[in-house]
Amino acid sequence: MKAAESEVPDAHFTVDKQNISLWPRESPPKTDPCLVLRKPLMVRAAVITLMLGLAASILLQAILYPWFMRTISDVKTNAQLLKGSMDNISTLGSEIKRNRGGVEATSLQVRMVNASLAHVRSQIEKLEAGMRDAAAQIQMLTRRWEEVNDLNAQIPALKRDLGKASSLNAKIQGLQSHLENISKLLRQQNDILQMISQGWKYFKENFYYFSQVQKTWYSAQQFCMSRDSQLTSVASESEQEFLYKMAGGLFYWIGLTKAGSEGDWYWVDNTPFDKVQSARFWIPGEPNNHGNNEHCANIKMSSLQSWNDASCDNKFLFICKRPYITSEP
Ligand SMILES: [Ca+2]
Repeated sequence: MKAAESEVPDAHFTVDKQNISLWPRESPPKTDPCLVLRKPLMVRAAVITLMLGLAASILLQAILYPWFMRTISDVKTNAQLLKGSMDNISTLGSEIKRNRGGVEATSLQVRMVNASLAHVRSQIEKLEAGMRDAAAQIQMLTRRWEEVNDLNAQIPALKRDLGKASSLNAKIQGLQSHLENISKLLRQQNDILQMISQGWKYFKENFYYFSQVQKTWYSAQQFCMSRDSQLTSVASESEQEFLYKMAGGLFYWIGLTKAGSEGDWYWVDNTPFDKVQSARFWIPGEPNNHGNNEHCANIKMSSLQSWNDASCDNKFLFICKRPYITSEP
């Protein structure tokens, strides 16, 4: 077998640009008929196999080549797309870097705005508190205003009451004055009663003491002075009438005397002596200055014309006079 194979020349073929050449290197050796019959069959089978392989190869090339070419083209396209994406990513990175500063500035501004918002919020809260206070004040003022309105409504009634009160006040003042007068009168009556209990008579704001004993004119004057009084003066007709009626026809010294034997008549209590008005009180024909020794006057008769001049040394009853002075409360 090995000898047979070594005797068979190798078949050579080349594939060059799809041209296939097949040739033997040397002329085939001579063989026996059996071998010669079997060799073409084997060659043919080999050739057919090769042809088949060659055809399959061609067919595969024809099918795969476009597929490879499309795949390569797709890969190139994907590579370009990837590169573009990388470029875009790079651009985005730079933009991100560039924008980072802007973002930080924006963040700072946002913080500032937040701070401003907090300040504004606190201001708003203060304003709200102020508004609440103002509302409370307004409510209070409204209540006060209502109270003022109520008072205004009461003013007419108050004016009427005030008028009544004023009238009452006037009446009260009148009553007070009346009471004061009554009190004064009571005090006067008390004083008068006290003086009357001591033997004095009261007539028109004066007290009069009609003595029970007789004295000379001077002694009588001294007695009166010891009782805070003077021998009486006669300043009016009514007083003259009061005195002579009380005297009842008895002799009473009065306070009329002369300054010396030739002097004018005068009242010892310093009441001004009206010579003309007093002329009607003398007994007709008096004063006659009998014996040139009659320098003192006395009531002698129970009539308007009752005066007589007599000697001051005569002892007569006498009349003291004290003005009434209201005692202080
Ligand atoms: Ca006489």
